[in-house]
Amino acid sequence: MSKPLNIGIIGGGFMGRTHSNAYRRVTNFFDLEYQPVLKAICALPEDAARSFAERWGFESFETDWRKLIARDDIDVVDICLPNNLHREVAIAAAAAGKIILCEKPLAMNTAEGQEMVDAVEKAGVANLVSYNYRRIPAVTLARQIVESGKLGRIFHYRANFLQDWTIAADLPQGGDALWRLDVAAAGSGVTGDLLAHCIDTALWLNGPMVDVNAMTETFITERTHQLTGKVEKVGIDDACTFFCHFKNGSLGLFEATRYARGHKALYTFEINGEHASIKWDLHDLHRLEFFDHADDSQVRGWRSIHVSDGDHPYMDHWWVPGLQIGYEHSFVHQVADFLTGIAKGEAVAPTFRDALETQKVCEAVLASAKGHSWQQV
Ligand code: SOE
Repeated sequence: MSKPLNIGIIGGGFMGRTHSNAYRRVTNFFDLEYQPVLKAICALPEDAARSFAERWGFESFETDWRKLIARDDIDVVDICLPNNLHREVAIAAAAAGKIILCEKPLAMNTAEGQEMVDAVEKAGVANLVSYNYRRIPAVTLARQIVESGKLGRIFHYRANFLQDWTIAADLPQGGDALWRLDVAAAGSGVTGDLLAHCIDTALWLNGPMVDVNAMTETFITERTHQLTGKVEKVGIDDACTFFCHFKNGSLGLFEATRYARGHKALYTFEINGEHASIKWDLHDLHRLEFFDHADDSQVRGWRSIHVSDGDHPYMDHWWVPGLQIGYEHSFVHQVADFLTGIAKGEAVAPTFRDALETQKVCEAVLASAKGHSWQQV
């Protein structure tokens, strides 16, 4: 018989939905000691909170996140808020002894992130940051292949995250959904929003970075702010490109933009090693491409592995071999792993401390672009 674990989600936007969906589905597919119970959603305005609670099956709703954290019947505080609210909410939740799942990036900057790490570690509460792409089976398989040593010495790590949804100059900034364009809410543009994903995966697959050299650009410099109704300066980076040295001696090349017409969410990475290479593409997320130089030269070539067999990561929990899963399942896996870690009393990566490393890279990237200089991470 599984034990109830009461969930309180703060934030009823896109991420609030992905997390709610994950808690609802996880025990249909994974045997867990804990059964998540959707206790409370916190959102604004009240109508939105009420209808979110009804649609997703929450027992109750709140409009003040402090009230949700103060409730004795909440075990897990799940933060799905704009970046500028992560710090305050996470520190309050840690002080209240709650387990915390926080959306990425961890914080607005490294100093804030460090405070959050200190808070959860002092409180001794389980904590996880939602870098969900790690838990797409093909990406987890990439990690297993790297760990097996099949690639040999690594020479290159290359990643892109390309979108095109902010090209229109009349798109406002700020407020619901568009807070990502408002530097006061987001901290940065594509660096914290998109490159943070690429960096998290890269640190996981290829180890720490030593130094970075970056350039950023803001293509649309003024936008109407949804909350004030005024035309305001845009403070975010619309595009960012950087290169880096990894500690293992390999070279890294990264690009993120919201101005790549035709690309909606093209997250790709490629690793080139001495013996073999791998590459992955979010638009074809169930496939991992693998090239092995040790293959017989007559049949040597890129293999496209359909990561849907029972012995592929996570796949034995889903349908029958050959039938694929998608984006939402990465969040189900995240919750399954987190609840398993909580039951065992073990940390699950990326913890706040792990995610602080990504934050440090983002900060070095932004400093490098600003100062036109190499920056140590
Ligand atoms: C932005 O468009 C966004 O939704 C990011 O905020 C997510 O983290 C990314 O996974 C998809 O793109």
